[in-house]
Amino acid sequence: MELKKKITSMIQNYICEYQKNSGITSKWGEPLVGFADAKHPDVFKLKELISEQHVMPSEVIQEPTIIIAYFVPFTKELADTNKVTKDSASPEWARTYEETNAMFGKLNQHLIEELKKMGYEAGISKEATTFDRKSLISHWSQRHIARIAGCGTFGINNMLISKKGCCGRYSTIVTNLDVVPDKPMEEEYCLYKSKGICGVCVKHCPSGALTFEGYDRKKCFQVCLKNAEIYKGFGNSYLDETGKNTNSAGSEVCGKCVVNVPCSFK
Ligand code: B12
Ligand code: SF4
Ligand code: SF4
Repeated sequence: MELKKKITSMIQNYICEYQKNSGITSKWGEPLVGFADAKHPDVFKLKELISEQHVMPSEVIQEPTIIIAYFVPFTKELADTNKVTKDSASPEWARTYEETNAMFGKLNQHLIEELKKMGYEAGISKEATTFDRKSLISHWSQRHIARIAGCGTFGINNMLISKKGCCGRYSTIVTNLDVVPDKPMEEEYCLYKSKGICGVCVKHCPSGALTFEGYDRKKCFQVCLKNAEIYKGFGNSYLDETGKNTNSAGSEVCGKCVVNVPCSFK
């Protein structure tokens, strides 16, 4: 089997089996997988675009070639739970946020081991699972890498919209695979960006963080912190800089701009 297809199936099968585990309440849709060129010019622009400390793939493994990026879509049923709770996120939404992050850790470890058995090197950036609590920036941007891997384009809701929508989460693995990389998409998936219509995400935002002029991450974070006060029981899957401790007490979620919008699932 062609290597890209084999890796895509490995990710799909893992997620399919994982959701059968007892204790896991979340369900996920079929993941979308892209293969970014680790030497794409846009990768080198990340230091300028995001932060001086943004990690380069060569700091994760030696001689990287391909970064695998994958998007795990949530289900419509889950999105509906978050649509009906007006001010706060739904408990199901908070729980799936934590369960998805926890799954990423295990799935990535599994992939790294399988790729090593096949004679390849693979690793994840430690920065991917943490972020600076003051600047609200991570030094490993999952969605920028996923954009370079051709997974999708940015919407005005500030999410990376894939052909399976934006309601879900991304993860990435740096490798030295010898496959042809995918290219960033040229077509815009956001209806406002492509046709000047829609804007439903802006209307849904409870805090004014999302406007047609831009996104205010500090305002958004206040909403996420309020939800974290409610949802302390589902664990916290984001780590601090040491990689050992979670860096907040509760699930920092909201997601009203990704549910019940035209780009949620397509
Ligand atoms: C810090 C963080 C937050 C902070 C700050 C948010 C922010 N947007 O910066 C807080 C806690 C507020 C937050 C909130 C949320 N988050 Co958050 N968050 C992160 C984290 C850890 C880092 C993001 C980061 O570094 N931002 C800094 C800026 C500079 O970089 P950027 O956001 O990647 O990209 C910016 C620019 O590139 C630019 N841009 C816009 N259009 C275009 C077009 C082009 C062509 C280019 C080049 C750039 C560009 O806009 C972007 C925002 O400023 C990532 C995981 C990760 N490690 O990447 C998740 C992540 C971005 N979050 C995610 C989600 C889902 C959420 C929430 C919905 C919460 C929830 N789960 O309920 C909200 C949504 C807020 C929103 N509308 O953006 C997902 C997004 C999935 C997707 N479909 O895109 C991510 C990728 C986590 C994951 N593993 O999937 N988050
Ligand atoms: S809801 Fe509409 S305007 Fe907002 S990101 Fe999605 S397509 Fe774009
Ligand atoms: S996550 Fe909530 S507060 Fe933040 S931009 Fe989306 S709708 Fe607004």
